[in-house]
Amino acid sequence: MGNGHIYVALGSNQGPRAEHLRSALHELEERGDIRVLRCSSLHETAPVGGPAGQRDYLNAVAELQTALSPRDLLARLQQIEQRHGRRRTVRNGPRTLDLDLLLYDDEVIDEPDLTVPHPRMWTRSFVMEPLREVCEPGWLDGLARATRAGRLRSEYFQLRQEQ
Ligand code: A4P
Ligand code: MG
Repeated sequence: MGNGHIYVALGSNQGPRAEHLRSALHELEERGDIRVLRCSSLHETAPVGGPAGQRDYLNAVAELQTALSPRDLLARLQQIEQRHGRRRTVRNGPRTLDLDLLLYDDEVIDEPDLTVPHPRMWTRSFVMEPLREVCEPGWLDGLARATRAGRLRSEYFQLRQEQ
């Protein structure tokens, strides 16, 4: 059913957190065009950024298989967030359900409303620890190197253009 090596981060720190994550996994599969191949364990993590006094998060990472394009997959993730009553008020504020597209095989997308690989994933243990449970380490490390090299190259060309 299309591409593998697609990884989505799940996070919740409001309401019944584990229930939000479990039902999101079912909702991903309900139209029959996405398969959840694997899901990490649930990690309880201290909130990073955002207002003080937030509850701890439950975070997980799922590996998906789908023929949906990255953009269509993002739209589906956002529909599911909305069903869980997600409200966007404060940046990094508490949320019932956050679904981020981390990786779509080795595709690099740099558009205003979609950046893949997710730009903040590499330094966040609440993403990397569950991701390492479901992802082949060699593949992930190769991608990390390529992403860093790609970023350095584009920064270099940008600098040259500005000179
Ligand atoms: N967007 C661009 N690229 C992507 C992508 N790859 N996946 C755009 C998902 N969305 C992407 O997202 C804001 C916009 O990002 C969207 O309109 C989409 O087009 P959002 O879900 O509305 O807002 P957000 O999640 O609050 O913003 P953001 O920037 O994704 O936040 P982060 O950086 O993901 O941080 N601490 C712990 N312990 N655990 C957490 O899960 N999460 C956050 C959110 C902060 N602290 C946390 C956790
Ligand atoms: Mg998000």
